Amino acid sequence: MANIKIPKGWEIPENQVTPESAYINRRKFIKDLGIAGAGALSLFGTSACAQESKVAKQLEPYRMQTLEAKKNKEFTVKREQTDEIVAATYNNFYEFTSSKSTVWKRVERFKTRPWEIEISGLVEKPMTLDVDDLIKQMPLEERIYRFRCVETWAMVVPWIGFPMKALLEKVQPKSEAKYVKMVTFMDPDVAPHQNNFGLPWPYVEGLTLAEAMNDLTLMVVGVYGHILPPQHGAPIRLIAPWKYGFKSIKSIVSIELTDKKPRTFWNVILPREYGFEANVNPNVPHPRWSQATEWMIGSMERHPTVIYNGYGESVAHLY
Ligand SMILES: Nc1nc2c(c(=O)[nH]1)N[C@H]1C(S)=C(S)[C@@H](COP(=O)(O)O)O[C@H]1N2
Ligand SMILES: [Mo]
Repeated sequence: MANIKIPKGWEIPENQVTPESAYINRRKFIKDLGIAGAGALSLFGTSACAQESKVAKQLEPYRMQTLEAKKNKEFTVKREQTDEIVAATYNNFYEFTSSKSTVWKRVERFKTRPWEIEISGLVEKPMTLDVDDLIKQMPLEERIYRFRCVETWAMVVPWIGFPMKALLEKVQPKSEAKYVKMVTFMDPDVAPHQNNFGLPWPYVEGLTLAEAMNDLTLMVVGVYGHILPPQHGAPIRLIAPWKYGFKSIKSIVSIELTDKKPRTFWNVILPREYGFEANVNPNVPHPRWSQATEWMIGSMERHPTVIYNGYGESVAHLY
């Protein structure tokens, strides 16, 4: 809480660290260089290209493990889909690093299979499931969702998963259950930031039971047609698209139903900046920056932020 000393790097909203995102759209970057000499152009061009093929290589084993999922046409987005490589090279996964553009490298030793997920607390049928058994049991679907980080970057991604509701129905919440607490793996040997900074690891997030039961709330096991690569939170993560990205916890090992509001990771560190609810809202500025607009990773296009990230029809009644 107040006495935790937060190192400087953590306080910099990544949208102010523009050099990191510069290479993610080579064409735009080169265009922005404008009158720069041919030497500079080829230098930047080449390194971006080399980077792209390295990421493609890193993704290869995951791309080969395709997932069959019905495209759910109810969930499409008018805006252009984000390029897969761009999405896989601009990540927040603070267990590994606070530098978004290097997460894909830092997850090298992160083993995401075999993997168990425990569901416990105020449920009739607590259970522990192997993630691949769970995937076999669940009706997978693909949904294209808008995604909005609190730092103002945004993307459009085809996730594969199943409604969290389907999982909760399996374990049968008791009537006293009010919240769903989710916890990320803890292994400082492979995720070195978990050793550092005196932060409250492991990463914890939570939803009200009503939010968790909402049809939009997805347990995600794949992206772009295949299983999740580690940088996106393999093997299983949450996506709650009407909330800021930090709510969408990665690499979940446990789900606990409780009658108390869980103490969530960012809320413990910076309670005035990262509320429990964290619904996307253009009219409520972050204490350190405006939330009125967002920018798309890849194209860098800026758009006005939309209340509930455009999903008000499904979720506004919850608030
Ligand atoms: N365990 C864990 N989950 C996490 C994070 C994290 O650092 N650790 N970062 C969050 C934040 S701030 C965002 S914006 C999204 C980013 O997801 P992506 O890298 O797949 O785009 O993951 C969220 N889930
Ligand atoms: Mo975020």
